[in-house]
This record gives sequence, structure tokens and C-alpha cells, in this order.
Amino acid sequence: TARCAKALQLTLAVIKPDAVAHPLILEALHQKILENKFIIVKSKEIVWQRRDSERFYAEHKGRFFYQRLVEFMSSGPMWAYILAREEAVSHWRALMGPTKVFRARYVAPGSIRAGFGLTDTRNTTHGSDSEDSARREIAFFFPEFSVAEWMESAEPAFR
Ligand code: RTP
Ligand code: MG
Repeated sequence: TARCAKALQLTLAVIKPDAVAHPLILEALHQKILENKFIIVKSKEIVWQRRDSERFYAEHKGRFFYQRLVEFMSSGPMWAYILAREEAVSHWRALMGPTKVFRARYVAPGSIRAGFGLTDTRNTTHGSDSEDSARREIAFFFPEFSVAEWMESAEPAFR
């Protein structure tokens, strides 16, 4: 059977509290997702408790920005998305641009973080950094969702 040139992939994208706080930015990011041919498989608004934030960012425990990161990510509503398209992980990361806003403005002026990021922590969006992280993070945000089942049912549509 003929398939996508590149593999169909899922990624987990999050619009962080700084962006959700501004309705026009939230809307612009939502448009950006659709313009870039992502399929929104699932989405929901979510508010983290501090412990959710600590659990999600456990790998950064001890880093100088950990406290401010954990506090920020539990400071207000976020939007979480499961996004599908070819090479979803790298495409969404490319759209976001580098983590640090100053760097983003310098090397990726058209990126989301360059356009909307406030600081290196309040940087508008999150995106899984590999297919493995995507699987883990999708399970974190959408525990009832089965990647394997979705892939099986969705793939014919991409052939
Ligand atoms: P992410 O994990 O969110 O996709 O971002 P990333 O790989 O680009 O960045 P990472 O180094 O994993 O950092 C995770 C999140 O921590 C916040 N951060 N703040 N210097 C700072 O204040 C600082 N550095 C990182 C950001 O919110 C970043 O997305
Ligand atoms: Mg990271």
C-alpha cells in the first residue's frame, strides 16, 4: 500500500498559561496549528496543580529555573493538544522555535516563541522532543487515549 512519504506521527503540544491568558494569542496559535496541516486529534483546557507541574518537569528538578517553571505551569489554564501529521514532532518543534526567547528572535524570527514568548520560562508553548516523549506526554495529559488504537484506525485515511 502507498503511504505518506514520511511517517504519520503524533505529538503533544501545550499552549502555556502566558499565551492562554491572552485570547488573541491563543487564537493565533490555534490558527497556526490548523494552517500547518496538523490534525487536532484531541484537545482540552487544563489547569495543573503544583504537583502535576512537579511531576511533568521532574527531569529539571535542581535546575535554577525549576521553581519558577513549576510555579508558572500551575499558574493558570493551559490548552493541551494531541496533534497528528507527517513528522509531527519535529514540525511542531520547528514552529515553536528555540526555548530561549532572545535566541528565538535571533535565529527563528518567524517562530511562535520569537513572536509571542515573554521570557525563557514563559515561552508560550511546549512540544514533545521525540516520539518516545510524545508517547509519555500524551499518556500524561490524556491517560484514556491509546496511540496504537488511533494509529490503526487513522492510518488508512493517510494512504
Ligand atoms: P520543552 O521541554 O518545554 O519542550 O522545552 P525545551 O526542551 O525547549 O526546553 P527545556 O530546556 O526542556 O526546558 C523546559 C521548559 O523550562 C522552561 N525554562 N525556563 N532559563 C529559564 O528560565 C528556563 N529555561 C527553561 C521553559 O518553559 C522550557 O520550555
Ligand atoms: Mg525539554
